[in-house]
Amino acid sequence: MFEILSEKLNKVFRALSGKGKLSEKDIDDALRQVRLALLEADVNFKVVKDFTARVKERSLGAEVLRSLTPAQQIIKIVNEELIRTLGEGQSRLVSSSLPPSIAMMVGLQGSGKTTTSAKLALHLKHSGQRPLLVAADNRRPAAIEQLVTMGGQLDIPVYRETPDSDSKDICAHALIRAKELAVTWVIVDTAGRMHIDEPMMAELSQVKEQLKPAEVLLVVDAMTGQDAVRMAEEFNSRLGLTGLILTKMDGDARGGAALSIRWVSGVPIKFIGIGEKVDAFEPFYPDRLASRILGMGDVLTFIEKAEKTFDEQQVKELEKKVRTATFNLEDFLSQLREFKKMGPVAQLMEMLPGVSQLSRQLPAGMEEKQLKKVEAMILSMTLEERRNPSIIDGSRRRRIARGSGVKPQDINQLLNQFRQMQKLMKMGIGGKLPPNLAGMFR
Ligand SMILES: Nc1nc2c(ncn2[C@@H]2O[C@H](COP(=O)(O)OP(=O)(O)OP(=O)(O)O)[C@@H](O)[C@H]2O)c(=O)[nH]1
Ligand SMILES: [Mg+2]
Repeated sequence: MFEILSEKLNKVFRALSGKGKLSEKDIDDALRQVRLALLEADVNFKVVKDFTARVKERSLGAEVLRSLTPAQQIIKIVNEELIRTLGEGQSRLVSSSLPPSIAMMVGLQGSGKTTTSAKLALHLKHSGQRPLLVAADNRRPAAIEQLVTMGGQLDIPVYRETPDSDSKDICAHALIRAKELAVTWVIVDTAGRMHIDEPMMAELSQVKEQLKPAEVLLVVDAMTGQDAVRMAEEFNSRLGLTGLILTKMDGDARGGAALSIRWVSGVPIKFIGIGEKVDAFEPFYPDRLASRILGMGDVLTFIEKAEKTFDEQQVKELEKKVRTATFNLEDFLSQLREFKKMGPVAQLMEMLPGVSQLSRQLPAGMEEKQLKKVEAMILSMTLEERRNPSIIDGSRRRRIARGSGVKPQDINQLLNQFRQMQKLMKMGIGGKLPPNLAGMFR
């Protein structure tokens, strides 16, 4: 998601940066291209209109035209306005003053409610809460079993009844169970329909009335584009939502839903789902998504993820190396193994500044199966070669290739990829950007 948009915006900014001094016409042209790129990414036209109007007004202001680095100033403005469109800061879950807090999950069929209920429960458990899952989707027996299975795998209690029970009774009994178990959060998975209809809304309103939930969370499939946005408006006006969870953000949708939904519906995005597994779930940070879209990589998410795997000292070193783009092949090798513990490599690459563009240019990329090969190649190098790959000449290359069972061209490719990665990292975080702007992405 966001790749095409990200590429297009980067192209606009590169052209601007090459210009030095900017005229009003340069800014107009650039903003027209930004507008087109957003529309092509399926962003709601009203959001695009508001967004470009705000960027334009600020760009034509004295702060930009008089500055020594007008292009960078515009990128900064675009970044800030993107963040505003996405909802400013992080929107956290709100708990009720008396436990347990209740989160009611609503949404259309197949949007990911059941999966997301389990993901949310796991997230809460990891942050020290005691959750209870409630299978209030009594329309399909399979739905109850799905939740029970997931709860079992995560060691999280699930309250269920027989499929013929009434949702009102299920909720009432679930609250009694919640008290018995002394849980702090109750997550209620409700039934979805193919389309919004009167009986569904009536049932959901009734459940809401009965449970008085602290959170009413709409689960929407980001792959459905502007339909997701309309859905959010409709659910919000009928039910009153406290938050949105966008699922399937790992898909190949153009990103229009994610970029429009907050601005149009006024409801904050609280979490995103980024895969089918239960831990493919993250709090939503507008600033991180914005810098990801602008191709600056998501250093913060990367570092947070790293923190779960590395110890603090290692993290500090990695962070410094990623920031200053000084890590060499030796560091690369030692990170490679740690990388594997952190999750799917492609997903991690996506988060590193510069690397996301690189990995798109190189379809073979640094995917899992290639890692072994890369590891073998680096292992066949001497310490000196790893620290200073520029000394690797023809004869060294042949020796390394023989030692790792690959062709000399493979060594060349690795070295080229690595050089390019370092270059892009420099461009992305330090290098070309003036210090004030570089600081923004730290
Ligand atoms: N790739 C990806 N798949 C997801 C994500 N969230 C959910 N899914 C998948 O979407 C499908 C539907 O998920 P469910 O949780 O069963 O959806 P639901 O809203 O409960 O569906 P109903 O109970 O039929 O209304 C499943 O195959 C999930 O694995 C996500 O973030 N990424
Ligand atoms: Mg379900």
